[in-house]
Amino acid sequence: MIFTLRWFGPEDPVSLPALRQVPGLDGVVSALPDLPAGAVWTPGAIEARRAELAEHGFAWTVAESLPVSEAIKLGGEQRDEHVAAWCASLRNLSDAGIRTVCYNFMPVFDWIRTDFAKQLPDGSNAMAYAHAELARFDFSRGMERLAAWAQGYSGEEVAELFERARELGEERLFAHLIGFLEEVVPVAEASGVRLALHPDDPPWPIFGLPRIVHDRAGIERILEAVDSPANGLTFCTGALGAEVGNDLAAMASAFAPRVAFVHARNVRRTGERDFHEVAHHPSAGDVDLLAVLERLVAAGVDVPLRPDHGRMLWGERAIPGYGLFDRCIGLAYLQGIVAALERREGRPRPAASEPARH
Ligand code: DNO
Repeated sequence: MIFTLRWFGPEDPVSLPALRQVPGLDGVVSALPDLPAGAVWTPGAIEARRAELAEHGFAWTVAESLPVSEAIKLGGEQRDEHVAAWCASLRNLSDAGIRTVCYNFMPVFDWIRTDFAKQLPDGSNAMAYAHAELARFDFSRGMERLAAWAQGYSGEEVAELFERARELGEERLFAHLIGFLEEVVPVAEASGVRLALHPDDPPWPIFGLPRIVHDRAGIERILEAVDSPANGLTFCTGALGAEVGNDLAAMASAFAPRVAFVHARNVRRTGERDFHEVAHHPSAGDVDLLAVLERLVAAGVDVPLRPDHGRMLWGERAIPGYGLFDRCIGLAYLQGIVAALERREGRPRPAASEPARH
């Protein structure tokens, strides 16, 4: 596995010199969040971020996320123009050496939580989701862009998008995704890029909006419809693991050849559609990361992996889910597991003194 951490850019309270002190990092996951969905990631903009990372000794390993516009997801006037821009961005990323591109196909929202700082009994806090609390959301005055979301919307825009998405329904959303993949996958193949579709988070429909990437059957259907290694998956154990019906170990085995990126996260399920995020350590939650990694390593998966959301510890201030401390504790746990598994498979990690794979 290729170990990474996410860095949001200069606005991230966690600095690159701080990341530099983390052992065993092979690269960084980053994006260009100032560019709206539908815009081309130009060679100049990509180079600026690449150079900034390189100055601190980091490779830019994964682009997360290259946002997919609502016009592409829901079907809109600018759809073809936005798909062409997405393809141009893929080519530009590939030219700069970035060969893994994460994206999602959730209409209107990216991930969502109902509490961004739930107090946990140990004194830390973490993000939580309680399905019943969605009823309390009022988007009449719009919704702000959250970290990692492509954009915010005004109240009117939210209302219009909700209407369009609800009317669209799952089957047509699926058709839009497949139509999109049929155009972008050949470009990814030709550019040596692997696309990594992120599952829906939480893994069920919200606000009556269609969602199609959250269980084994749905994901299988997408991978089969465009059957290419470039049409890959982000195996996000936190997103998929919030649904008790998802057998993560079985899904890891089934999807292994198509896993292009791993998000390792643990959640504690507190109800049928309620959960909060916890430490990666198995004592903390319901996701068996060891079982998932065993399956992936046994299947020869060697792709970028990052510890995903952690708790906020020791009074730190950071983007929700992206404090440095808990992600590093998680990273060390994941690195230990993977090192042992890879050695067992006869694929030892480079010795500590060797330079990281840049
Ligand atoms: C949350 C992230 C997601 C992810 C996108 C991928 O912290 O895992 O925002 O980046 O869904 O497009």
